[in-house]
Amino acid sequence: MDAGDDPLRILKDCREGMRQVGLRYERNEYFLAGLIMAGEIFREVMGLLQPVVERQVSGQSSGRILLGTVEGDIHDLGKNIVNMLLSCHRFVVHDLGVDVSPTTFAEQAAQVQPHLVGLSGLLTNAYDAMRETVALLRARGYQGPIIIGGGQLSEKVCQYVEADHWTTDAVTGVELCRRLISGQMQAGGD
Ligand code: B12
Repeated sequence: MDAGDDPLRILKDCREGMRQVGLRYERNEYFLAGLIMAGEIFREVMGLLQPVVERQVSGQSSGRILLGTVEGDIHDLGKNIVNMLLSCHRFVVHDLGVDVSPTTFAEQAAQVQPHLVGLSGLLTNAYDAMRETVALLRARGYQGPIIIGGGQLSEKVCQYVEADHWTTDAVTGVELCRRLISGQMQAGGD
């Protein structure tokens, strides 16, 4: 950071580090403690980068976004990055935290009336929770876009979950949110 590196590039490098830790855990070269340690380091890095990113990024677009990690999943580092970047772009983010049930998402959507809902999830097991959350949101009348995000996602998962969009990257995700919400606002939403 002192050398003036782009904070988003630093985040990208750290994410690659996390990917490597995950692979080593998968190969039984690291224990769970390694995952936890990597998570803690990442959190510290984010704490340092956040003020710098907040100073650098700005934007005109705004809107309400409901965000959370789906039921059964407690991974939140990626979600927190998305939250940070969205806030920098002047979105009002209602972050419901981790392990959020479909019912809580649906209740909060009714209350907050978001322009967009973002679901985060990294576990394969989370895909069913995502699917249930999307189904309940739709059943309770939420008609806006639903984006799912997480490192292991794919088009196939998106189709299974019946979400509108998917991403494995926060910067792309935030661009997508900007586009989708400004479209809604131009169409006359509040
Ligand atoms: C750190 C970590 C942990 C930490 C989490 C700390 C925390 N507070 O989040 C701890 C140690 C707690 C943990 C626990 C577990 N973990 Co873990 N973990 C990881 C690891 C190494 C990194 C994840 C991470 O934070 N990546 C960095 C972030 C920045 O990337 P990201 O989450 O993908 O987010 C980016 C994008 O996806 C996107 N994004 C994310 N969400 C959203 C949402 C929206 C709306 C948008 C637009 C974008 C977006 O933006 C982010 C920035 O670009 C991964 C390996 C990996 N390579 O992913 C395993 C991994 C996800 N974990 C795994 C497992 C198995 C577990 C445990 C079940 C282990 C256990 N036996 O207990 C538990 C799960 C407990 C639970 N119920 O959730 C597996 C999952 C396998 C699977 N297919 O299901 C992985 C893949 C490791 C592996 N290779 O086996 N884990």
